[in-house]
Amino acid sequence: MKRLMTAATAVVLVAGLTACGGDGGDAETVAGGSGDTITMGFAQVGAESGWRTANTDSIKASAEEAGVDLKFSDAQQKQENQIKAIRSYIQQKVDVIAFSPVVETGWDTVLLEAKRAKIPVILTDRSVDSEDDSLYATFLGSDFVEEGEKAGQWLVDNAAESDANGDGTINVVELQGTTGAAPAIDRKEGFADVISSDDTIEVTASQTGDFTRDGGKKVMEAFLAADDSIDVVYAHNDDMGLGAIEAIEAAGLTPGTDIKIITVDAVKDGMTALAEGKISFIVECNPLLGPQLMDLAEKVVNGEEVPKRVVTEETTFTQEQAKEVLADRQY
Ligand code: GYE
Repeated sequence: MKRLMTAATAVVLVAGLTACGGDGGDAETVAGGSGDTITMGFAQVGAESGWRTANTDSIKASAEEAGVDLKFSDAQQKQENQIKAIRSYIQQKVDVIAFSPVVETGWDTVLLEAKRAKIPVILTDRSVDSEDDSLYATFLGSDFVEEGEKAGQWLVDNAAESDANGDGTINVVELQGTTGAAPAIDRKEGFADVISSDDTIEVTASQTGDFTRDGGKKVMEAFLAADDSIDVVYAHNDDMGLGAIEAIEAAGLTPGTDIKIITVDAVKDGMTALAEGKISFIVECNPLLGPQLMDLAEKVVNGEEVPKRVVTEETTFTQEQAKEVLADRQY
């Protein structure tokens, strides 16, 4: 359902977003700033991964560059903290609210409060699952289903080489992202769709590692204790894949040889493990959303039209490609 809506809205450019609270008259401005300073309240997910750190750095640096007065909060992966932060931004009458929803559902009430206060909302990185897309101005972020499909396609293309124990079946364990989060739901779905074309590939266990290194390590330890025929790990992000590497090595196995690992993100630590042969394939997810976010915020506050959906461009990396680009990787 959500996917259909996203696909449909992706091609439609929204007509006339209303400018709100940005007329300078009632907008809060920094001391000594001009009346045009945009105040943005940003409710971040947390600091769960290398991706998130790069995303936060990008948003803070771009706000400074664009002269946006940024109020930033970290929800520590809890929806109730994000809702509180959004309510406080509404009270402070910021010009625009941006946030990356921890989970997909349960946002309508607070988004309606923002709408009634005439404060536009920009979704970044993750989207919400809501029937009412008038509750936000635009959604800037990746296509997570496509990311899962790319991960699945690599495995289908490399199935024979991934059957470490040569029994004709490729047993995959999946480390899911945060339960209920858009990237966890969509990356699972895209991957499952593509591997269903190959009968030899089977997901034998799938659990959340909460997008953290520690979570990935703990879940992988349990998977290894329960099953000695694991061929492949599909981790929804690099950090959980890096945690899985620790668990695999502690069990006396060699990641990349005994068990192949596929991840999503392509942050520097992930790319290093890829270049070293411990990870076999990474699907890129771009965290550097700051510049596009500031650009969209300025347009939305000024009442200019913006597309309802802005998809970030991404690639994939093999071990050879990681060796080539690692030195220049920014994050
Ligand atoms: O892949 C993961 C992070 O929402 C795209 O969240 C983001 C994901 C990212 O914790 O590392």
